[in-house]
Amino acid sequence: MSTTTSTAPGVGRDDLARLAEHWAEPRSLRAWLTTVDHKKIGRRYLVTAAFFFVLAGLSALVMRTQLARPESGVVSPQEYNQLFTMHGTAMIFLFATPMLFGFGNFLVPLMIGSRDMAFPRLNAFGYWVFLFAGLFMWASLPFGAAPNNGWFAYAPLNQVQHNPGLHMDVYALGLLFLGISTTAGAINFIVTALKLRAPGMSLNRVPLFVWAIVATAFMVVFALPALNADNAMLFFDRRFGTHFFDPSGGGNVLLWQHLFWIFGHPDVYIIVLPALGIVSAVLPAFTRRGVVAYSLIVLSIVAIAIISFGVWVHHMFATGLPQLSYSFFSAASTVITIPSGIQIFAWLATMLLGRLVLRVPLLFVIGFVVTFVLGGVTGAMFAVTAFDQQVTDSYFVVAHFHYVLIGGAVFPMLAGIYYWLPKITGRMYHEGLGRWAFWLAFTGMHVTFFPMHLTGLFGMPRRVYTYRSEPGWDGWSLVSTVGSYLLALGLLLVLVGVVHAVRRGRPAPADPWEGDSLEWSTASPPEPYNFPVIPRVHSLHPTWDARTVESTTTGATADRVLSEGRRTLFTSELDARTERAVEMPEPSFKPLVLAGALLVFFTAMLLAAYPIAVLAVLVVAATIAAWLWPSRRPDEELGLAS
Ligand code: HEM
Ligand SMILES: [Cu+2]
Repeated sequence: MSTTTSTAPGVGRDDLARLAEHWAEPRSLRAWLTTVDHKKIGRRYLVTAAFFFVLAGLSALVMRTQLARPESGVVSPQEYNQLFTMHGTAMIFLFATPMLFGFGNFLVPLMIGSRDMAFPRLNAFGYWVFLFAGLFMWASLPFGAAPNNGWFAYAPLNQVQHNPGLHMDVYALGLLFLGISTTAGAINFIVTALKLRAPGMSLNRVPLFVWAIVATAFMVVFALPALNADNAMLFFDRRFGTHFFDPSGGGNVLLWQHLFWIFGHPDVYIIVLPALGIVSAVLPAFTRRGVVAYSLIVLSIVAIAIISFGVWVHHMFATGLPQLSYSFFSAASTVITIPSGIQIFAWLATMLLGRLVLRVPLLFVIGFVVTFVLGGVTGAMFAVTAFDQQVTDSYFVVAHFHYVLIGGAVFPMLAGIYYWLPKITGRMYHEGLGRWAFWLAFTGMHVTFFPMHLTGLFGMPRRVYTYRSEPGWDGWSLVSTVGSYLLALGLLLVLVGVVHAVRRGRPAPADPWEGDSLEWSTASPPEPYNFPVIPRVHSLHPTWDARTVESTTTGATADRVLSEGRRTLFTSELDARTERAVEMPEPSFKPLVLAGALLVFFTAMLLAAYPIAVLAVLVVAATIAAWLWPSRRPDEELGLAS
């Protein structure tokens, strides 16, 4: 510990060399297939989710082209059904949620001062499952066998006697397969955020983004089983003659809807909460102050996570349930706007009190606030059941949820992409390109979706592949279509901007924005071990806090350098006191093999090749056994090195 280097003044050269050696990831195919590095896995989630976004976006463009004029024949009704179902299903399950998992994977360990996620191999496994499940679902489209019953796949239309072919089997099996990934990811986030925080990062110093991810992860753990149960029963109904949802056999159609929305409503917040977390993370750098009312925001995040489980029936106001239940769910739906409102007001106050730096990420945050608030207003209108009954299943609904999802998830994600691009790629983006992307996407969004409120009020139903010429429909439909091309152009420019940055961007410094959280104290892009010294945190804004910065540069003791192996620190859940050092796993093929065996299993189930499915189960079991076999030395949980 005598010599110092420019990157980490407190650490000796031989410490750095040892860290680099223990965490090394050579550039080889093998390393590529076996990596467990959360940064690489996070990047893969982002790229793969963006790819599925492009596919879902292209489906939307085809739909909008078909709907530009009345009675056009770009696609057949059967194709249209598959297009809107794959569009919605992919946007929700294969883009929005995994994209946020990508941000979470890349950022959570960096923000809390850890060297990886708690279960790096489970993390790699989760990514491979996501990739395979996504390909599994999209691969059905060229065969004309894609899901075709809307993203919420209502019974009884999802039953085999009404919907023969593989369509809904792809839906049920694809979502069950994907659910494995989402559940594994959620558990990993919870344990990581509870056990791997840097010493001193007590619960009241946890970044808001990490709070949002953890709240989301808890919601996933509680909400997803309802969807899984729904899909398992659906598959049994279709293949093995049960009658869970088939009234002619004593089943119940509404059971599908209840279970779907017990998952589905929280899912809206599963998408929006982490996106709101991105907003809270981006704002400090561009307002030059911490976000106002930290504790209130944390409380509102937790409140949203809990209340969102109590409002699912507002998706079922047209089903003829007892009136009294409508009143209850209508009230609960109004109440949930309060915590969302608290966050909006906190951000507005932050912007008013801070010094605004109008760069691209802040533009997208402002675009988010405007759009999301409008979506919130129409949402509050639905809580009035009489109004809901009038506009349900019309384009008014399509307008509303795109305001919420594009405003509340896509714009924050774009803010996050521009904000963290320097950290992720080590390159700065082009500001002018970014501004063009923002203005095109923002204008395009409103030109596309604002008119849908009108066509909806004029009675145009959703999910129709074409319509008769009707006053108020033709003109506004055409406007929507023009808008969707503007929006697509804006999103294309985002892609161009990212490629441009990676190819030509100027090298990014460690902290180009003077951000306040720990990721900005690492190199851009970060070394495989993230932190040469595990930082000691003294405030909510560690990178602005001289004492935290000092703790990573001077007096770096062996128990925080941990250079004797692939190690990181475990701390206590509430106040983050140092507990022990733990050895992290090496790269491994097992995650890929396990995910591959599951892909074989689900494909065999889909094609009714049951003997192959049984074989795949055996491979899955063998891989899990090999995975869990105690192979490492029992000193994995080390005392602190002295
Ligand atoms: C990128 C621009 C987008 C365009 C132009 C677009 C367009 C459309 C259109 C025209 C429909 C209605 C289809 C119909 O009812 O006939 C639709 C449905 C839908 N969209 Fe989008 N959309 C876009 C982005 C998104 C995003 C980002 C999300 C979610 C994160 C999303 C989620 C959905 C869902 C869930 C449906 C309902 C599908 C169903 O009825 O089952 N969309 N979209
Ligand atoms: Cu809802």
